[in-house]
Amino acid sequence: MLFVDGAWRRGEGAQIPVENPATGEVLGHIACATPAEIDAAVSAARKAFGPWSRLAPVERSKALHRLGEAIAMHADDMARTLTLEQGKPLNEARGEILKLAEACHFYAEEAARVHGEIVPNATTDIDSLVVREPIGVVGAITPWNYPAELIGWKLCGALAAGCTIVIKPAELTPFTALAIARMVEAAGIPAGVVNVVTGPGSKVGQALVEHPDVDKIAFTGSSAVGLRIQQSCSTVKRLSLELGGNCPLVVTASADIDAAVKGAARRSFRNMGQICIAINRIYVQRAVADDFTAKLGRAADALVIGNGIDMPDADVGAMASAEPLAKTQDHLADALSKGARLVAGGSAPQGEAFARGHFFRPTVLADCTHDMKVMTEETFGPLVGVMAYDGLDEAIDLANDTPYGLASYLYARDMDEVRYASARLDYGNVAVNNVDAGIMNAPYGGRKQSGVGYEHGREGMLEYMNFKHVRIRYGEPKA
Ligand code: TXE
Repeated sequence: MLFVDGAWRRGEGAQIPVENPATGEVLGHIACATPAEIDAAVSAARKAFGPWSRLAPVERSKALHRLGEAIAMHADDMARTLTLEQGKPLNEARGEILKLAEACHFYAEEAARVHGEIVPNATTDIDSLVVREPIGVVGAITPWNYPAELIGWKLCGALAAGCTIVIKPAELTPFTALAIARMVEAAGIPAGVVNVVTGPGSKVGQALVEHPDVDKIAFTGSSAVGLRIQQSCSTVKRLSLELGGNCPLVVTASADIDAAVKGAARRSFRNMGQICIAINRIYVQRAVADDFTAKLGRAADALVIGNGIDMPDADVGAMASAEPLAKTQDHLADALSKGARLVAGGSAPQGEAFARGHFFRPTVLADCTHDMKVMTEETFGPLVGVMAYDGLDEAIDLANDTPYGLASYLYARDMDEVRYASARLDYGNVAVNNVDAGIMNAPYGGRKQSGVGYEHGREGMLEYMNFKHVRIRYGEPKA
Protein backbone atom coordinates (compact mmCIF):
# COMPACT_ATOMS: atom_id res chain seq x y z
CA MET A 1 0.00 0.00 0.00
CA LEU A 2 0.97 3.60 -0.51
CA PHE A 3 -0.28 6.49 1.63
CA VAL A 4 -0.76 9.52 -0.57
CA ASP A 5 -2.76 12.65 0.16
CA GLY A 6 -4.48 11.03 3.11
CA ALA A 7 -5.68 8.01 1.10
CA TRP A 8 -4.52 4.41 0.81
CA ARG A 9 -3.67 3.10 -2.66
CA ARG A 10 -2.70 -0.42 -3.59
CA GLY A 11 -0.08 0.93 -5.99
CA GLU A 12 0.06 0.39 -9.74
CA GLY A 13 3.68 -0.81 -9.82
CA ALA A 14 5.23 -4.24 -9.35
CA GLN A 15 4.54 -5.96 -6.03
CA ILE A 16 7.68 -6.78 -4.03
CA PRO A 17 7.69 -9.53 -1.35
CA VAL A 18 8.75 -8.72 2.22
CA GLU A 19 10.24 -11.56 4.28
CA ASN A 20 10.50 -12.39 7.95
CA PRO A 21 14.28 -12.60 8.45
CA ALA A 22 13.88 -15.09 11.33
CA THR A 23 11.98 -17.65 9.26
CA GLY A 24 12.22 -16.74 5.58
CA GLU A 25 8.42 -16.68 5.39
CA VAL A 26 6.85 -14.06 3.10
CA LEU A 27 4.93 -11.58 5.25
CA GLY A 28 3.25 -9.70 2.44
CA HIS A 29 3.97 -7.50 -0.54
CA ILE A 30 4.57 -3.81 -1.12
CA ALA A 31 4.15 -1.82 -4.28
CA CYS A 32 7.00 -0.23 -6.15
CA ALA A 33 5.59 3.30 -6.45
CA THR A 34 5.37 4.47 -10.06
CA PRO A 35 6.66 7.88 -11.20
CA ALA A 36 3.05 9.12 -11.35
CA GLU A 37 2.41 7.98 -7.76
CA ILE A 38 5.61 9.63 -6.56
CA ASP A 39 4.53 12.84 -8.32
CA ALA A 40 1.13 12.58 -6.67
CA ALA A 41 2.76 12.24 -3.25
CA VAL A 42 5.06 15.22 -3.81
CA SER A 43 2.26 17.41 -5.11
CA ALA A 44 0.02 16.40 -2.18
CA ALA A 45 2.84 17.44 0.16
CA ARG A 46 3.23 20.72 -1.75
CA LYS A 47 -0.49 21.45 -1.58
CA ALA A 48 -0.58 20.66 2.13
CA PHE A 49 2.51 22.74 2.86
CA GLY A 50 0.76 26.14 2.68
CA PRO A 51 -1.96 25.45 5.26
CA TRP A 52 0.28 23.31 7.49
CA SER A 53 3.08 25.87 7.60
CA ARG A 54 0.64 28.69 8.36
CA LEU A 55 -0.98 26.88 11.29
CA ALA A 56 -0.28 28.39 14.67
CA PRO A 57 2.71 26.49 16.09
CA VAL A 58 0.61 25.40 19.03
CA GLU A 59 -1.72 23.55 16.63
CA ARG A 60 1.20 21.63 15.11
CA SER A 61 2.32 20.93 18.63
CA LYS A 62 -1.07 19.46 19.54
CA ALA A 63 -1.06 17.30 16.40
CA LEU A 64 2.34 15.86 17.30
CA HIS A 65 1.19 15.12 20.84
CA ARG A 66 -1.82 13.29 19.38
CA LEU A 67 0.50 11.32 17.12
CA GLY A 68 2.67 10.33 20.09
CA GLU A 69 -0.41 9.22 22.02
CA ALA A 70 -1.74 7.14 19.11
CA ILE A 71 1.62 5.44 18.67
CA ALA A 72 1.98 4.64 22.37
CA MET A 73 -1.55 3.24 22.40
CA HIS A 74 -0.75 0.91 19.50
CA ALA A 75 2.78 0.10 20.63
CA ASP A 76 2.18 -3.65 20.93
CA ASP A 77 0.84 -4.09 17.38
CA MET A 78 3.46 -1.83 15.88
CA ALA A 79 6.23 -3.65 17.72
CA ARG A 80 4.99 -6.95 16.34
CA THR A 81 5.05 -5.58 12.81
CA LEU A 82 8.58 -4.29 13.38
CA THR A 83 9.89 -7.57 14.78
CA LEU A 84 8.30 -9.63 12.02
CA GLU A 85 9.98 -7.66 9.26
CA GLN A 86 13.24 -6.64 10.95
CA GLY A 87 14.13 -9.48 13.33
CA LYS A 88 14.88 -7.71 16.63
CA PRO A 89 13.27 -9.16 19.77
CA LEU A 90 9.74 -7.98 20.50
CA ASN A 91 10.55 -6.16 23.73
CA GLU A 92 13.32 -4.24 22.02
CA ALA A 93 10.96 -3.41 19.14
CA ARG A 94 8.40 -2.16 21.65
CA GLY A 95 11.11 0.04 23.17
CA GLU A 96 11.80 1.48 19.73
CA ILE A 97 8.12 2.26 19.15
CA LEU A 98 7.92 3.99 22.52
CA LYS A 99 11.02 6.02 21.61
CA LEU A 100 9.19 7.07 18.45
CA ALA A 101 6.29 8.22 20.61
CA GLU A 102 8.78 10.10 22.81
CA ALA A 103 10.18 11.84 19.72
CA CYS A 104 6.65 12.99 18.83
CA HIS A 105 6.19 14.54 22.28
CA PHE A 106 9.68 16.08 22.29
CA TYR A 107 9.13 17.79 18.94
CA ALA A 108 5.59 18.73 19.93
CA GLU A 109 7.19 20.82 22.67
CA GLU A 110 9.83 22.24 20.31
CA ALA A 111 7.17 23.12 17.71
CA ALA A 112 5.66 25.59 20.11
CA ARG A 113 9.01 27.22 20.88
CA VAL A 114 10.28 28.28 17.46
CA HIS A 115 11.36 31.87 17.67
CA GLY A 116 13.64 34.32 15.90
CA GLU A 117 15.79 37.27 16.95
CA ILE A 118 15.95 41.01 16.54
CA VAL A 119 19.50 42.01 15.68
CA PRO A 120 20.92 45.55 15.97
CA ASN A 121 21.32 47.97 13.06
CA ALA A 122 23.44 51.12 12.75
CA THR A 123 20.42 53.27 13.56
CA THR A 124 17.58 52.73 16.00
CA ASP A 125 14.76 53.35 13.52
CA ILE A 126 15.37 50.00 11.88
CA ASP A 127 14.60 46.51 13.17
CA SER A 128 16.27 43.53 11.60
CA LEU A 129 14.09 40.53 12.35
CA VAL A 130 15.73 37.18 11.82
CA VAL A 131 12.86 34.75 11.58
CA ARG A 132 12.75 31.04 10.86
CA GLU A 133 10.52 29.54 8.22
CA PRO A 134 9.95 25.92 7.20
CA ILE A 135 11.88 24.75 4.16
CA GLY A 136 8.94 23.13 2.35
CA VAL A 137 8.54 19.58 1.08
CA VAL A 138 10.88 17.01 2.60
CA GLY A 139 11.83 13.66 1.08
CA ALA A 140 12.82 11.25 3.88
CA ILE A 141 14.74 8.12 2.87
CA THR A 142 15.33 5.62 5.66
CA PRO A 143 17.07 2.27 6.30
CA TRP A 144 15.94 -0.98 7.88
CA ASN A 145 17.90 -1.15 11.12
CA TYR A 146 15.63 1.22 13.13
CA PRO A 147 12.51 1.30 10.94
CA ALA A 148 10.49 3.38 13.41
CA GLU A 149 12.93 5.73 15.10
CA LEU A 150 14.81 6.77 11.99
CA ILE A 151 11.54 7.77 10.34
CA GLY A 152 10.38 9.39 13.57
CA TRP A 153 13.25 11.84 13.95
CA LYS A 154 12.72 13.11 10.41
CA LEU A 155 8.94 13.08 10.51
CA CYS A 156 8.70 14.87 13.86
CA GLY A 157 11.45 17.41 13.15
CA ALA A 158 9.90 18.25 9.79
CA LEU A 159 6.31 18.49 11.04
CA ALA A 160 7.30 20.58 14.05
CA ALA A 161 9.10 23.01 11.74
CA GLY A 162 6.02 23.32 9.51
CA CYS A 163 7.26 21.17 6.63
CA THR A 164 5.37 18.38 4.90
CA ILE A 165 6.97 15.07 4.07
CA VAL A 166 7.15 12.13 1.66
CA ILE A 167 8.70 9.09 3.33
CA LYS A 168 10.47 6.33 1.39
CA PRO A 169 11.20 3.51 3.85
CA ALA A 170 13.68 0.69 3.29
CA GLU A 171 12.46 -2.17 1.11
CA LEU A 172 13.09 -4.65 3.95
CA THR A 173 10.94 -2.83 6.52
CA PRO A 174 8.05 -0.99 4.83
CA PHE A 175 5.25 -2.22 7.07
CA THR A 176 6.46 -0.26 10.10
CA ALA A 177 6.37 2.90 7.97
CA LEU A 178 2.83 2.10 6.84
CA ALA A 179 1.83 1.49 10.47
CA ILE A 180 3.18 4.96 11.30
CA ALA A 181 1.05 6.37 8.47
CA ARG A 182 -2.01 4.76 10.06
CA MET A 183 -1.17 6.57 13.29
CA VAL A 184 -0.83 9.84 11.34
CA GLU A 185 -4.37 9.23 10.11
CA ALA A 186 -5.60 8.37 13.61
CA ALA A 187 -4.04 11.57 14.97
CA GLY A 188 -6.06 13.63 12.48
CA ILE A 189 -3.03 15.13 10.76
CA PRO A 190 -4.35 16.75 7.56
CA ALA A 191 -4.19 14.88 4.24
CA GLY A 192 -0.96 15.40 2.30
CA VAL A 193 1.14 16.49 5.29
CA VAL A 194 2.59 12.96 5.56
CA ASN A 195 2.86 10.57 2.60
CA VAL A 196 4.54 7.17 2.31
CA VAL A 197 5.76 5.72 -0.98
CA THR A 198 7.40 2.30 -1.02
CA GLY A 199 9.82 0.56 -3.36
CA PRO A 200 13.50 0.23 -4.17
CA GLY A 201 15.89 3.05 -3.40
CA SER A 202 17.35 3.10 -6.87
CA LYS A 203 13.89 3.90 -8.30
CA VAL A 204 11.65 5.47 -5.66
CA GLY A 205 14.36 7.02 -3.47
CA GLN A 206 16.22 8.32 -6.48
CA ALA A 207 13.00 9.81 -7.89
CA LEU A 208 12.57 11.87 -4.71
CA VAL A 209 16.18 13.01 -4.90
CA GLU A 210 15.68 14.08 -8.50
CA HIS A 211 12.25 15.62 -7.98
CA PRO A 212 12.40 19.37 -8.60
CA ASP A 213 9.60 20.05 -6.11
CA VAL A 214 11.32 18.35 -3.15
CA ASP A 215 13.13 21.04 -1.16
CA LYS A 216 15.10 18.87 1.22
CA ILE A 217 16.31 15.29 1.44
CA ALA A 218 16.76 13.78 4.89
CA PHE A 219 18.59 10.48 4.52
CA THR A 220 19.90 7.76 6.80
CA GLY A 221 21.80 4.89 5.22
CA SER A 222 25.14 3.90 3.77
CA SER A 223 27.86 6.44 2.99
CA ALA A 224 27.96 5.22 -0.63
CA VAL A 225 24.28 6.01 -1.21
CA GLY A 226 24.57 9.25 0.79
CA LEU A 227 27.34 10.41 -1.50
CA ARG A 228 25.35 9.41 -4.58
CA ILE A 229 22.40 11.42 -3.28
CA GLN A 230 24.61 14.45 -2.68
CA GLN A 231 25.91 14.20 -6.23
CA SER A 232 22.63 13.50 -7.97
CA CYS A 233 20.20 16.11 -6.64
CA SER A 234 18.55 17.59 -9.72
CA THR A 235 18.04 20.99 -8.16
CA VAL A 236 19.76 22.74 -5.24
CA LYS A 237 18.33 21.07 -2.15
CA ARG A 238 19.01 21.12 1.55
CA LEU A 239 20.45 17.81 2.66
CA SER A 240 20.95 16.02 5.91
CA LEU A 241 22.82 12.75 5.69
CA GLU A 242 23.26 10.35 8.58
CA LEU A 243 25.63 7.77 7.18
CA GLY A 244 27.80 4.90 8.24
CA GLY A 245 30.06 4.69 11.27
CA ASN A 246 33.00 2.63 12.41
CA CYS A 247 32.89 3.37 16.09
CA PRO A 248 35.79 2.80 18.48
CA LEU A 249 35.81 2.10 22.19
CA VAL A 250 38.93 3.00 24.16
CA VAL A 251 39.38 1.29 27.54
CA THR A 252 42.24 2.58 29.67
CA ALA A 253 43.85 0.74 32.58
CA SER A 254 42.08 3.10 35.00
CA ALA A 255 38.63 1.97 33.78
CA ASP A 256 36.05 -0.01 35.68
CA ILE A 257 36.66 -3.11 33.57
CA ASP A 258 33.43 -4.90 34.42
CA ALA A 259 31.37 -1.83 33.47
CA ALA A 260 33.38 -1.46 30.26
CA VAL A 261 32.74 -5.12 29.38
CA LYS A 262 29.00 -4.72 29.95
CA GLY A 263 28.90 -1.53 27.91
CA ALA A 264 30.93 -3.11 25.10
CA ALA A 265 28.71 -6.19 24.95
CA ARG A 266 25.57 -4.07 24.81
CA ARG A 267 26.77 -1.57 22.24
CA SER A 268 28.52 -4.12 20.02
CA PHE A 269 25.71 -6.63 19.80
CA ARG A 270 22.41 -4.85 20.39
CA ASN A 271 20.25 -5.14 17.28
CA MET A 272 22.85 -7.68 16.09
CA GLY A 273 25.37 -4.87 15.65
CA GLN A 274 23.21 -3.32 12.93
CA ILE A 275 23.53 0.17 14.38
CA CYS A 276 25.52 3.03 12.94
CA ILE A 277 26.78 3.78 16.46
CA ALA A 278 27.62 0.14 17.27
CA ILE A 279 31.07 -0.43 18.78
CA ASN A 280 33.01 -2.07 15.94
CA ARG A 281 36.53 -2.01 17.37
CA ILE A 282 37.98 -1.85 20.85
CA TYR A 283 41.38 -0.56 21.99
CA VAL A 284 42.35 -1.76 25.46
CA GLN A 285 45.43 -0.68 27.40
CA ARG A 286 47.80 -3.63 27.42
CA ALA A 287 47.87 -4.15 31.22
CA VAL A 288 44.13 -4.93 31.26
CA ALA A 289 43.66 -6.26 27.71
CA ASP A 290 43.63 -10.00 28.48
CA ASP A 291 41.25 -9.60 31.39
CA PHE A 292 38.89 -7.37 29.37
CA THR A 293 38.92 -9.64 26.31
CA ALA A 294 38.25 -12.83 28.23
CA LYS A 295 35.34 -11.18 30.07
CA LEU A 296 33.91 -9.74 26.85
CA GLY A 297 34.05 -13.21 25.28
CA ARG A 298 32.09 -14.63 28.21
CA ALA A 299 29.57 -11.77 28.02
CA ALA A 300 29.08 -12.41 24.28
CA ASP A 301 28.61 -16.14 24.84
CA ALA A 302 26.02 -15.43 27.51
CA LEU A 303 23.75 -13.41 25.21
CA VAL A 304 20.51 -15.23 24.44
CA ILE A 305 19.69 -15.50 20.73
CA GLY A 306 16.13 -16.14 19.61
CA ASN A 307 13.31 -15.61 17.18
CA GLY A 308 12.13 -12.17 18.30
CA ILE A 309 8.44 -13.11 18.26
CA ASP A 310 8.75 -16.39 20.18
CA MET A 311 11.35 -15.03 22.61
CA PRO A 312 10.35 -11.40 23.20
CA ASP A 313 13.06 -10.81 25.78
CA ALA A 314 15.94 -12.50 23.94
CA ASP A 315 19.08 -10.37 23.90
CA VAL A 316 19.46 -10.60 20.13
CA GLY A 317 17.31 -11.80 17.24
CA ALA A 318 17.84 -12.48 13.55
CA MET A 319 19.81 -10.18 11.30
CA ALA A 320 17.62 -8.20 8.93
CA SER A 321 18.66 -10.03 5.74
CA ALA A 322 21.26 -12.27 4.14
CA GLU A 323 23.36 -9.25 3.10
CA PRO A 324 24.60 -7.98 6.49
CA LEU A 325 25.13 -11.61 7.56
CA ALA A 326 27.35 -12.24 4.52
CA LYS A 327 29.31 -9.04 5.25
CA THR A 328 29.83 -10.14 8.85
CA GLN A 329 31.13 -13.52 7.71
CA ASP A 330 33.41 -11.84 5.18
CA HIS A 331 34.91 -9.52 7.83
CA LEU A 332 35.35 -12.48 10.19
CA ALA A 333 37.12 -14.62 7.57
CA ASP A 334 39.33 -11.69 6.58
CA ALA A 335 40.42 -11.09 10.20
CA LEU A 336 41.05 -14.78 10.91
CA SER A 337 43.15 -15.10 7.75
CA LYS A 338 45.28 -12.17 8.95
CA GLY A 339 45.98 -13.58 12.42
CA ALA A 340 43.04 -12.55 14.62
CA ARG A 341 42.10 -14.94 17.43
CA LEU A 342 38.49 -16.08 17.88
CA VAL A 343 37.39 -15.47 21.48
CA ALA A 344 33.62 -16.02 21.18
CA GLY A 345 31.01 -16.84 18.54
CA GLY A 346 32.18 -17.24 14.98
CA SER A 347 29.30 -19.35 13.65
CA ALA A 348 25.54 -19.59 13.39
CA PRO A 349 23.67 -21.00 16.40
CA GLN A 350 22.56 -24.60 15.94
CA GLY A 351 19.01 -25.90 16.16
CA GLU A 352 15.70 -26.06 14.33
CA ALA A 353 14.68 -22.58 15.54
CA PHE A 354 17.59 -21.04 13.65
CA ALA A 355 17.53 -23.20 10.52
CA ARG A 356 15.81 -20.81 8.12
CA GLY A 357 16.65 -17.39 9.55
CA HIS A 358 19.66 -15.05 9.34
CA PHE A 359 21.15 -15.85 12.73
CA PHE A 360 24.76 -15.51 13.89
CA ARG A 361 26.41 -15.76 17.28
CA PRO A 362 27.84 -12.56 18.78
CA THR A 363 31.52 -12.76 17.89
CA VAL A 364 34.62 -11.36 19.58
CA LEU A 365 38.07 -11.31 17.99
CA ALA A 366 41.37 -10.55 19.75
CA ASP A 367 44.84 -9.65 18.41
CA CYS A 368 43.33 -7.48 15.70
CA THR A 369 45.32 -5.04 13.55
CA HIS A 370 44.47 -2.16 11.26
CA ASP A 371 44.94 -4.21 8.10
CA MET A 372 41.72 -6.11 8.92
CA LYS A 373 38.30 -5.06 7.62
CA VAL A 374 36.79 -5.52 11.08
CA MET A 375 38.92 -2.60 12.31
CA THR A 376 38.66 -0.33 9.25
CA GLU A 377 35.22 -0.86 7.69
CA GLU A 378 31.71 -0.77 9.09
CA THR A 379 30.70 -4.42 9.61
CA PHE A 380 27.08 -3.70 10.58
CA GLY A 381 26.85 -7.10 12.22
CA PRO A 382 27.53 -8.92 15.53
CA LEU A 383 31.32 -8.80 15.27
CA VAL A 384 33.82 -6.77 17.27
CA GLY A 385 37.63 -6.71 17.16
CA VAL A 386 39.92 -6.04 20.13
CA MET A 387 43.45 -4.65 19.93
CA ALA A 388 45.89 -3.85 22.78
CA TYR A 389 47.61 -0.44 23.01
CA ASP A 390 50.31 1.11 25.20
CA GLY A 391 49.89 4.91 25.42
CA LEU A 392 46.68 6.97 25.24
CA ASP A 393 47.90 8.95 22.21
CA GLU A 394 48.32 5.70 20.33
CA ALA A 395 44.76 4.68 21.19
CA ILE A 396 43.39 8.06 20.09
CA ASP A 397 45.32 7.88 16.80
CA LEU A 398 43.96 4.39 16.16
CA ALA A 399 40.44 5.48 17.09
CA ASN A 400 40.63 8.42 14.67
CA ASP A 401 42.19 6.32 11.89
CA THR A 402 38.97 6.08 9.89
CA PRO A 403 37.04 8.07 7.31
CA TYR A 404 34.04 7.96 9.67
CA GLY A 405 33.21 10.24 12.59
CA LEU A 406 29.86 9.34 14.11
CA ALA A 407 30.32 8.03 17.66
CA SER A 408 33.15 6.99 19.93
CA TYR A 409 33.28 5.53 23.42
CA LEU A 410 35.69 5.74 26.32
CA TYR A 411 35.91 3.97 29.66
CA ALA A 412 38.38 5.54 32.13
CA ARG A 413 38.21 6.57 35.78
CA ASP A 414 41.15 8.95 35.50
CA MET A 415 39.55 12.33 34.76
CA ASP A 416 42.68 13.68 33.08
CA GLU A 417 42.44 10.82 30.61
CA VAL A 418 38.75 11.54 30.10
CA ARG A 419 39.38 15.20 29.38
CA TYR A 420 42.38 14.57 27.14
CA ALA A 421 40.76 11.84 25.05
CA SER A 422 37.28 13.36 24.71
CA ALA A 423 38.80 16.56 23.33
CA ARG A 424 40.79 14.62 20.73
CA LEU A 425 38.32 11.99 19.53
CA ASP A 426 37.20 13.33 16.15
CA TYR A 427 33.56 12.29 16.42
CA GLY A 428 30.18 13.98 16.60
CA ASN A 429 29.37 11.96 19.74
CA VAL A 430 31.67 10.83 22.54
CA ALA A 431 30.17 8.69 25.31
CA VAL A 432 32.33 8.36 28.43
CA ASN A 433 31.73 5.59 30.97
CA ASN A 434 28.43 4.79 29.27
CA VAL A 435 27.37 3.64 25.80
CA ASP A 436 24.31 5.77 25.10
CA ALA A 437 25.78 8.17 22.58
CA GLY A 438 22.46 9.62 21.44
CA ILE A 439 19.73 11.18 23.59
CA MET A 440 16.64 13.04 22.41
CA ASN A 441 17.75 16.35 23.94
CA ALA A 442 21.16 16.69 22.31
CA PRO A 443 22.13 17.07 18.63
CA TYR A 444 23.20 13.82 17.05
CA GLY A 445 25.26 13.83 13.87
CA GLY A 446 28.43 12.63 12.24
CA ARG A 447 31.62 14.11 10.88
CA LYS A 448 33.72 13.23 7.85
CA GLN A 449 32.09 10.44 5.80
CA SER A 450 29.48 9.89 8.54
CA GLY A 451 27.37 12.70 7.24
CA VAL A 452 26.14 16.26 7.50
CA GLY A 453 23.45 17.80 9.66
CA TYR A 454 21.86 16.77 12.93
CA GLU A 455 18.91 14.87 14.25
CA HIS A 456 17.58 14.98 17.84
CA GLY A 457 17.42 18.10 19.95
CA ARG A 458 16.30 21.52 18.84
CA GLU A 459 18.92 21.28 16.08
CA GLY A 460 17.00 18.33 14.65
CA MET A 461 14.05 20.64 13.99
CA LEU A 462 16.11 23.60 12.79
CA GLU A 463 17.46 21.35 10.01
CA TYR A 464 14.00 21.78 8.47
CA MET A 465 13.97 25.58 8.65
CA ASN A 466 15.43 28.49 6.72
CA PHE A 467 16.40 31.87 8.14
CA LYS A 468 14.72 34.94 6.74
CA HIS A 469 16.01 38.45 7.40
CA VAL A 470 13.21 41.04 7.47
CA ARG A 471 14.62 44.58 7.72
CA ILE A 472 11.98 47.15 8.71
CA ARG A 473 12.54 50.91 8.66
CA TYR A 474 10.12 52.93 10.80
CA GLY A 475 9.16 56.55 10.12
CA GLU A 476 9.95 57.97 6.67
CA PRO A 477 10.53 55.25 4.05
CA LYS A 478 13.93 55.59 2.42
CA ALA A 479 14.87 55.07 -1.23
O1 TXE B 1 21.63 0.95 2.91
P1 TXE B 1 21.31 1.87 1.70
P2 TXE B 1 21.36 -0.61 3.02
C1 TXE B 1 25.13 0.84 6.07
C2 TXE B 1 25.57 -0.48 6.63
C3 TXE B 1 24.83 -1.46 5.76
C4 TXE B 1 24.90 -0.77 4.44
C5 TXE B 1 23.87 -1.15 3.44
O2 TXE B 1 26.95 -0.61 6.47
O3 TXE B 1 25.41 -2.73 5.73
O4 TXE B 1 24.75 0.60 4.75
O5 TXE B 1 22.55 -1.02 3.96
C6 TXE B 1 17.56 3.90 -0.18
N1 TXE B 1 18.74 6.95 -4.14
N2 TXE B 1 24.00 1.41 6.78
O6 TXE B 1 21.51 -1.36 1.76
O7 TXE B 1 21.43 1.12 0.44
C7 TXE B 1 17.19 2.50 0.24
O8 TXE B 1 16.08 2.04 -0.48
C8 TXE B 1 17.93 7.16 -3.10
C9 TXE B 1 24.27 2.39 7.78
O9 TXE B 1 20.05 -0.72 3.63
O10 TXE B 1 22.09 3.11 1.90
C10 TXE B 1 16.91 2.69 1.72
O11 TXE B 1 15.60 3.23 1.87
N3 TXE B 1 17.71 6.27 -2.13
C11 TXE B 1 23.06 3.05 8.25
C12 TXE B 1 17.95 3.72 2.13
O12 TXE B 1 18.33 4.38 0.93
C13 TXE B 1 18.36 5.09 -2.20
C14 TXE B 1 21.79 2.34 8.26
C15 TXE B 1 19.20 3.11 2.76
O13 TXE B 1 19.74 2.16 1.87
C16 TXE B 1 19.24 4.80 -3.26
C17 TXE B 1 21.67 1.40 7.19
C18 TXE B 1 19.41 5.79 -4.26
N4 TXE B 1 20.23 5.61 -5.32
C19 TXE B 1 22.75 0.96 6.52
N5 TXE B 1 19.75 3.57 -3.07
C20 TXE B 1 23.14 3.89 9.47
N6 TXE B 1 23.83 5.02 9.38
O14 TXE B 1 22.53 3.59 10.47
C21 TXE B 1 19.23 3.10 -1.92
N7 TXE B 1 18.37 4.01 -1.40
